[in-house]
Order: sequence, then C-alpha cells, then structure tokens
Amino acid sequence: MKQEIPPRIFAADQPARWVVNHPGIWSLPGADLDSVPTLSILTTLWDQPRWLEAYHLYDQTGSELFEEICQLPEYYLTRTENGILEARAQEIIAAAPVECIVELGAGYSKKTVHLLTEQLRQRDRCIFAPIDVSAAGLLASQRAVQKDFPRVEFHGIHSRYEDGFSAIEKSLPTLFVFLGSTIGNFNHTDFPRFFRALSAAMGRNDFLLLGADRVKETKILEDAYNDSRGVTAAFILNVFRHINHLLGSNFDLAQMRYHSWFNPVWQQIEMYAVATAAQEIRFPANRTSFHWRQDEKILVEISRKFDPDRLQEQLGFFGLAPVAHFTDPNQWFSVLLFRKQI
Ligand code: AVJ
Repeated sequence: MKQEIPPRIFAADQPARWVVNHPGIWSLPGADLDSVPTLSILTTLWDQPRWLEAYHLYDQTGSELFEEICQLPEYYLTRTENGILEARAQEIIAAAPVECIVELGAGYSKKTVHLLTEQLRQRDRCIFAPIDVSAAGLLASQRAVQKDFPRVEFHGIHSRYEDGFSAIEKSLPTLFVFLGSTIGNFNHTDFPRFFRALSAAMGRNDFLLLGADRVKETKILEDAYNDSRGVTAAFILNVFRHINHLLGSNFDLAQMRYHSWFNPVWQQIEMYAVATAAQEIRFPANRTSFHWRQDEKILVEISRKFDPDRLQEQLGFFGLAPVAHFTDPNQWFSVLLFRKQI
C-alpha cells in the first residue's frame, strides 16, 4: 500500500479508516461497494407494489443512457441548472466563504466548473473533494481537474455519500454541493434520513448548495420523462438487463413496456416497467422466483418535484437555514443555498 499523508479535509479520527488505492483517491475498506446488490433487488421486488432502488440504473449502459438523456430537448433539467450556476456562481461563492467544496457525485460536470472557477478567482484557494461510489468517475474527474485547474487541491472520496460526508473535518469551512435534483430520487424514508445525516456531518457555518427540480405544468414534466426518441424508456428498461446479468434472472425486455406519469398528489414522476405478457421471473442462484402478472407494474424510479419555499422550510427543521435562492426565468428549477446553524 502506498503511503500518503492524509489531507486535512479528514476529521482527526478518520485517516486510519481510509486507504489510498490510487494517488489522491481515498476508499473505505470493507464498505463492499462492488458486491452484488442481491438483497436490495430481491427485497424490493417482493414488496407490493414491486419497486427497485434507483442506483441499480447506473451500470455502464445506464450511465451512458443518462448522459444521452441530459442532451435531450425535452430534458430541461441539466441545461436549466447549468444556466443558473453559470449566471450565479459569482454570487453563490461570494455568499459562501469556504476553503473546500465537497460534491456529492463524481463531479466534473460543466456545473462544477463554474463553482471551481469562481472559488479560485475570489479566494485563490480551493480544495475539491467529490464523493462517489464509482471509482472510474472519480478518476475521470481527477484527470480533468488536474488538467484544467492545476491550483485546485483534489481529493476523491470513493464511498457512499453518507460515509464520505461524515468523514469531513467539521472545522474546515466547506460548501457541500448536491446538484441535478438527485434528491428527487429519495422517497419519504430516504429524505429525512439523508438530511439528518448530512446536517450532522456539517460544521457550524458550513454551506449546502442544493439543486431541485420544481413542480410545473404537467405536460412539461411528463415530456421530460417520456422523450420522443425513447431514450428514457431504454434507460429505465435497461435495469432489467443489468439485473439479469447480476443475478442470472430471465426478465424478458421484449415483454415489457415503459410507462411514466406525474402523480399530482405525491408530486412525483413515477417510472414503471409494465409486463405486456405474464412472465415467471426466476433467480436460479437464489432458488426463488415470482410471477409477474400481465399489466402489473414495477416502480423503477421516482423523480420528486419540489416547491422551493416548502423545501426551505423543511430543511430548516434539519438545522439548515436558507441563505439564497437562485432560479431561471421560467422558474422551472431552483438552486438553493443553505447555511448550517449551530
Ligand atoms: C438523476 C435522479 C436527477 O430524476 O431527473 C432522468 C434521473 N430518470 N430521466 C431525474 C432520470 C429518467 C434524474 N436524476
């Protein structure tokens, strides 16, 4: 194992827990990030209605399809959020006097670049620490940052979000960044669990920059998740190819279709796979099976839509006080800045 001096982003009790597999990238041994997620898949598929955790969507093909989604004319989220950050990065960084930017997600999108540029311009000092479960994503991010921002101190954290942000030194002034409306994937259990943990990990006067997609006209929302080229359908149904590969199951992609709608009561897009013919789904390695009835739906992903005022009030209960609210001319997307109280 290569020796590396632990960066000061880690809290005092942390360095002993982390190892360096590649210079500048820290991992938690024993976190089992790459083990087959059999239990997650089997437990939720036996639930009623059947459902899946969203992270299974991101195998190699799924990640490529998601990149394609971000370019679709109907998928306004990425473009709109990027426009807000490009226009307002200066104000955001001015309002958050920090030394360190911790991004939940591998980072190095166009969006992060705006923040790094401003941080260097205003403070001439910038630590950038993305947290991600994908080692490949972190390596790509590291290469790009070293090339484009040689003055940025890069530390990749290869772990789940919660393990990563809990390890950050509280006395280091830090801006936590969680973009893309990824919070939209959190269900009503995940949401409070996530914000309780994040807030507990934040030091007094640390900041959180949160990207959240907003409730809007149903047609606009539904088109964003049901594009004319069928990329979203391919992205959602690909999860079954991935599961077949992982577990040796026999989901038949030719006998299912994609269905999505905006549930106005729960204020979320719901993305389903619907069986177009009954199929017996077998998991030979686990000696189990289930009957997928014709027309029965499996909920593959949710994408919650938010009211920014309500979101600010709700995060207040987690000790996160609103500092600023940035939006686009259509008010389709919100980038919210919070400060940790006490
Ligand atoms: C990555 C969760 C933000 O909910 O808009 C896009 C995922 N799914 N199209 C979203 C997604 C289908 C996306 N997030």
